Amino acid sequence: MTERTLVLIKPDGVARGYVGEILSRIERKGLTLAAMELRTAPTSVAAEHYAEHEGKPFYPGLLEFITSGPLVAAVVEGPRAIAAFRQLAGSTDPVAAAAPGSIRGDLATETQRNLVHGSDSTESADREIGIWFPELG
Ligand code: RTP
Ligand code: MG
Repeated sequence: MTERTLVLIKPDGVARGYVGEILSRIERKGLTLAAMELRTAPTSVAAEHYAEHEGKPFYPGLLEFITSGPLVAAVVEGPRAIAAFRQLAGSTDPVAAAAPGSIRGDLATETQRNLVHGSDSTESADREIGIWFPELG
């Protein structure tokens, strides 16, 4: 079944020059781009996006990091796109958990600076696409 997921190439991914590498992995998997934009997120957008983490110890640093420079926001679609992109991304901790072969496992070392975000459920995808691309709603 075709799904849509919200993908972010976080500011570390843009700063390190991995936009092409990450988009290439998405395309090689067989997923396609429905929308994409380079932008610097205002704190209000970042806070809405990461609302589920409000109050956690890493939340202030997460907001500071995600708003620290340009990121790529994209809507990615294809069969089982949500799970497919989570598999490409790898687990949250790039060293202790993410498998080699995944974006995080291959290219990152820090849990906060883990290069990408992908929606974790259909509900999250609908909510996050509404935040970043309200015109697609
Ligand atoms: P994301 O939402 O960014 O796709 O990542 P995720 O689902 O794999 O991880 P999640 O639990 O939703 O955490 C969101 C982001 O917060 C940062 N984080 N830091 N202990 C920590 O320092 C910590 N835990 C999470 C990461 O950037 C993570 O991707
Ligand atoms: Mg998450």
